[in-house]
Amino acid sequence: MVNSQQVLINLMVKIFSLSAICFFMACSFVSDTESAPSDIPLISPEPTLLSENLVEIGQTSKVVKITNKDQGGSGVYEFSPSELNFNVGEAILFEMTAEKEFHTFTIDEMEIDEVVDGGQTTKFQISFDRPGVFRFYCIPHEAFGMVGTITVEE
Ligand SMILES: [Cu+2]
Repeated sequence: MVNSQQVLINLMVKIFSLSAICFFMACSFVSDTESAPSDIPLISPEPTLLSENLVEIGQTSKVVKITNKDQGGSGVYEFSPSELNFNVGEAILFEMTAEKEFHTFTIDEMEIDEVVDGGQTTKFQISFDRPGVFRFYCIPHEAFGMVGTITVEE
Protein backbone atom coordinates (compact mmCIF):
# COMPACT_ATOMS: atom_id res chain seq x y z
CA MET A 1 0.00 0.00 0.00
CA VAL A 2 2.80 2.35 0.92
CA ASN A 3 4.39 1.64 -2.40
CA SER A 4 1.30 2.54 -4.42
CA GLN A 5 0.87 5.75 -2.37
CA GLN A 6 4.41 6.79 -3.26
CA VAL A 7 3.69 6.08 -6.90
CA LEU A 8 0.61 8.29 -6.67
CA ILE A 9 2.57 11.15 -5.06
CA ASN A 10 5.25 10.77 -7.66
CA LEU A 11 2.65 10.99 -10.39
CA MET A 12 1.10 14.12 -8.86
CA VAL A 13 4.50 15.82 -8.70
CA LYS A 14 5.05 15.02 -12.37
CA ILE A 15 1.65 16.38 -13.35
CA PHE A 16 2.30 19.53 -11.38
CA SER A 17 5.65 20.22 -13.02
CA LEU A 18 4.19 19.46 -16.46
CA SER A 19 1.42 21.97 -15.95
CA ALA A 20 3.99 24.48 -14.72
CA ILE A 21 5.93 24.04 -17.97
CA CYS A 22 2.71 24.42 -19.97
CA PHE A 23 1.97 27.61 -18.10
CA PHE A 24 5.34 29.12 -18.98
CA MET A 25 4.97 28.08 -22.60
CA ALA A 26 1.58 29.72 -22.72
CA CYS A 27 3.15 32.88 -21.33
CA SER A 28 5.82 32.99 -23.99
CA PHE A 29 3.15 32.45 -26.64
CA VAL A 30 1.24 35.45 -25.39
CA SER A 31 4.29 37.69 -25.49
CA ASP A 32 5.02 36.50 -29.04
CA THR A 33 1.60 37.54 -30.28
CA GLU A 34 1.90 40.85 -28.46
CA SER A 35 5.09 41.76 -30.30
CA ALA A 36 3.70 40.65 -33.68
CA PRO A 37 1.65 43.76 -34.63
CA SER A 38 4.77 45.89 -35.16
CA ASP A 39 5.85 43.48 -37.90
CA ILE A 40 2.52 43.48 -39.71
CA PRO A 41 2.96 46.69 -41.80
CA LEU A 42 6.05 45.20 -43.45
CA ILE A 43 4.15 42.19 -44.75
CA SER A 44 0.85 43.98 -45.28
CA PRO A 45 -0.55 43.49 -48.79
CA GLU A 46 -1.82 47.06 -48.79
CA PRO A 47 0.59 49.01 -51.04
CA THR A 48 -0.06 52.44 -49.50
CA LEU A 49 0.83 51.27 -46.03
CA LEU A 50 3.94 49.54 -47.26
CA SER A 51 5.05 52.59 -49.16
CA GLU A 52 4.49 54.94 -46.24
CA ASN A 53 6.34 52.56 -44.00
CA LEU A 54 9.30 52.46 -46.34
CA VAL A 55 9.40 56.24 -46.48
CA GLU A 56 9.56 56.36 -42.69
CA ILE A 57 12.50 54.01 -42.44
CA GLY A 58 14.37 55.85 -45.17
CA GLN A 59 14.56 53.24 -47.91
CA THR A 60 13.05 55.48 -50.56
CA SER A 61 15.53 57.87 -52.06
CA LYS A 62 13.06 59.88 -54.15
CA VAL A 63 9.37 60.58 -54.48
CA VAL A 64 8.13 61.08 -58.04
CA LYS A 65 4.66 62.44 -58.73
CA ILE A 66 3.04 61.49 -62.00
CA THR A 67 -0.22 62.85 -63.36
CA ASN A 68 -2.23 60.61 -65.67
CA LYS A 69 -3.82 63.15 -67.99
CA ASP A 70 -6.88 62.17 -69.99
CA GLN A 71 -9.70 63.21 -72.28
CA GLY A 72 -12.02 63.94 -69.36
CA GLY A 73 -9.37 66.15 -67.73
CA SER A 74 -6.72 68.01 -69.72
CA GLY A 75 -8.15 66.68 -72.98
CA VAL A 76 -5.14 64.59 -73.99
CA TYR A 77 -3.92 61.16 -72.95
CA GLU A 78 -0.42 61.39 -71.49
CA PHE A 79 1.80 60.82 -68.50
CA SER A 80 3.23 63.98 -67.00
CA PRO A 81 6.17 63.73 -66.84
CA SER A 82 6.73 60.98 -69.38
CA GLU A 83 10.55 60.98 -69.39
CA LEU A 84 12.20 59.91 -66.15
CA ASN A 85 15.87 59.39 -65.22
CA PHE A 86 17.15 57.42 -62.26
CA ASN A 87 20.38 55.84 -61.06
CA VAL A 88 20.94 52.16 -60.36
CA GLY A 89 20.21 51.42 -56.72
CA GLU A 90 17.52 54.03 -56.32
CA ALA A 91 14.20 53.05 -54.78
CA ILE A 92 11.56 55.41 -56.09
CA LEU A 93 8.20 56.03 -54.50
CA PHE A 94 5.72 56.89 -57.23
CA GLU A 95 2.60 58.87 -56.46
CA MET A 96 0.40 58.49 -59.49
CA THR A 97 -2.74 60.62 -59.76
CA ALA A 98 -5.40 60.15 -62.44
CA GLU A 99 -7.39 63.07 -63.71
CA LYS A 100 -10.81 61.66 -64.58
CA GLU A 101 -10.35 58.17 -65.98
CA PHE A 102 -8.94 54.76 -65.13
CA HIS A 103 -5.27 54.32 -66.08
CA THR A 104 -2.46 51.84 -65.65
CA PHE A 105 1.29 52.22 -65.24
CA THR A 106 2.69 49.16 -66.95
CA ILE A 107 6.29 48.06 -67.54
CA ASP A 108 6.27 44.67 -69.23
CA GLU A 109 9.91 43.74 -68.67
CA MET A 110 9.72 44.51 -64.94
CA GLU A 111 6.30 42.86 -64.55
CA ILE A 112 4.88 46.08 -63.13
CA ASP A 113 1.21 46.80 -63.62
CA GLU A 114 -0.17 49.47 -61.31
CA VAL A 115 -3.67 50.87 -61.66
CA VAL A 116 -5.38 54.10 -60.65
CA ASP A 117 -9.01 55.18 -60.84
CA GLY A 118 -10.16 58.63 -61.97
CA GLY A 119 -9.54 61.25 -59.29
CA GLN A 120 -7.50 58.82 -57.20
CA THR A 121 -3.83 58.53 -56.27
CA THR A 122 -1.94 55.23 -56.21
CA LYS A 123 1.40 54.92 -54.42
CA PHE A 124 3.92 52.23 -55.27
CA GLN A 125 7.64 51.72 -55.07
CA ILE A 126 10.06 50.49 -57.69
CA SER A 127 13.70 49.66 -57.00
CA PHE A 128 15.92 50.04 -60.02
CA ASP A 129 18.72 47.54 -59.69
CA ARG A 130 19.99 47.42 -63.27
CA PRO A 131 20.70 49.99 -65.96
CA GLY A 132 18.55 50.24 -69.05
CA VAL A 133 15.76 52.01 -70.86
CA PHE A 134 12.33 50.87 -69.74
CA ARG A 135 9.18 51.72 -71.61
CA PHE A 136 6.04 52.28 -69.59
CA TYR A 137 2.52 52.68 -70.90
CA CYS A 138 -1.13 52.82 -69.99
CA ILE A 139 -2.98 49.73 -71.22
CA PRO A 140 -6.29 51.37 -72.28
CA HIS A 141 -4.60 54.47 -73.76
CA GLU A 142 -1.35 53.18 -75.25
CA ALA A 143 -2.79 53.66 -78.75
CA PHE A 144 -3.50 57.30 -77.87
CA GLY A 145 0.17 57.89 -77.07
CA MET A 146 0.00 57.42 -73.32
CA VAL A 147 3.55 56.07 -73.07
CA GLY A 148 6.79 57.06 -71.39
CA THR A 149 10.41 56.11 -70.82
CA ILE A 150 12.45 55.47 -67.71
CA THR A 151 16.19 55.62 -68.18
CA VAL A 152 18.31 54.02 -65.47
CA GLU A 153 22.01 54.80 -65.46
CA GLU A 154 24.90 53.28 -63.54
CU1 LIG B 1 -4.60 55.86 -69.47
